[in-house]
Amino acid sequence: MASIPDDLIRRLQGARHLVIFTGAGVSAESGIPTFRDAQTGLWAKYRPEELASPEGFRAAPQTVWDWYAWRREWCLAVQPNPAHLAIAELERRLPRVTLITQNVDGLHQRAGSRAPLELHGSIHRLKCFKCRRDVGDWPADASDIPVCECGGLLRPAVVWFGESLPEAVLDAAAGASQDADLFLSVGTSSLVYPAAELPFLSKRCGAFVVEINPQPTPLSARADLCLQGAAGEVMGRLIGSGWGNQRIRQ
Ligand code: BV8
Ligand code: ZN
Repeated sequence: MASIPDDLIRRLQGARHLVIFTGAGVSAESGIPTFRDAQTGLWAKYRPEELASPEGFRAAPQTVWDWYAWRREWCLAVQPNPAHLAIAELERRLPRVTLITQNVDGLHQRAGSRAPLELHGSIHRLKCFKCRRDVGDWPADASDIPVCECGGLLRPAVVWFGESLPEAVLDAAAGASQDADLFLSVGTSSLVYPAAELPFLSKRCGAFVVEINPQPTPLSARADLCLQGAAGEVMGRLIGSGWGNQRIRQ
């Protein structure tokens, strides 16, 4: 089990602007499989990159719709885990924390994080495939694909491979990464761009970059500190050790 260096606790307690950047690994301990994990059961024969793309939706809209409906039910059926809860606790304790997530599952919000920057959108909202209008939350009983007023098919309001990230969200994430003095990258394979660029950008702008992941990633060699372990276990110890649970932020 990775030990938490005192230096990191000191940096955390004194952080002027902490950025926490999360990927699918932060939801793994809630029971949601990451993209890297083999697809389970019915979906084993599909590659996520095929389903999570406009081409995939054009070719087989009902299949893609069903895959997201299944994943969304899974997200609703699980609970936030200690990693999500520790991140929300850090937001309460420190003067300035920006949470940037690649996840679409909504678990950070359910754990109490106020305003995560959702780089890849949300599985809980829909938008029109044709006119791109955001049409709000996923309706409870939509087994068939709903149709927009413009006649276009609705689709999950997530960012698919080959699609641009929401500009304002990416700009805010880049701005926070450039301003951060401490950057935690938690549970991401650092493979998907442009999101994966953020820790490198933050490092170039002077932040101390920490990676929390059981496995090495392309970020590991550039990070100032790598804590090899599960997010729930490591983040839980980060907020426990040496803080005495006093609230830093009055
Ligand atoms: C863009 C939402 C361009 C959907 C996601 C060829 C063609 C087209 C594009 C490209 C191409 N080559 C490269 C690209 C760019 C492409 C890309 O980066 N591809 C990769 C695969 C090489 N990027 C894009 O397409 C992006 N858009 O580039 O647009 C453009 C430009 C201008 C104009 C028009 C277009 C859009 C990318 C967004 C895709 N959408 N999600 C959905 O969820 O269905 S990405 C999706 O996969 C997730 O959001 C996640 O971020 C990502 C990776 O999935 P995972 O690996 O599961 O998750 P993660 O990476 O977070 O890794 C899991 C990690 O957790 C592992 O490291 C594991 O060790 C760790 N872990 C496991 N257990 C634990 C743990 N860690 C801690 N604790 C644990 N317990
Ligand atoms: Zn429309």
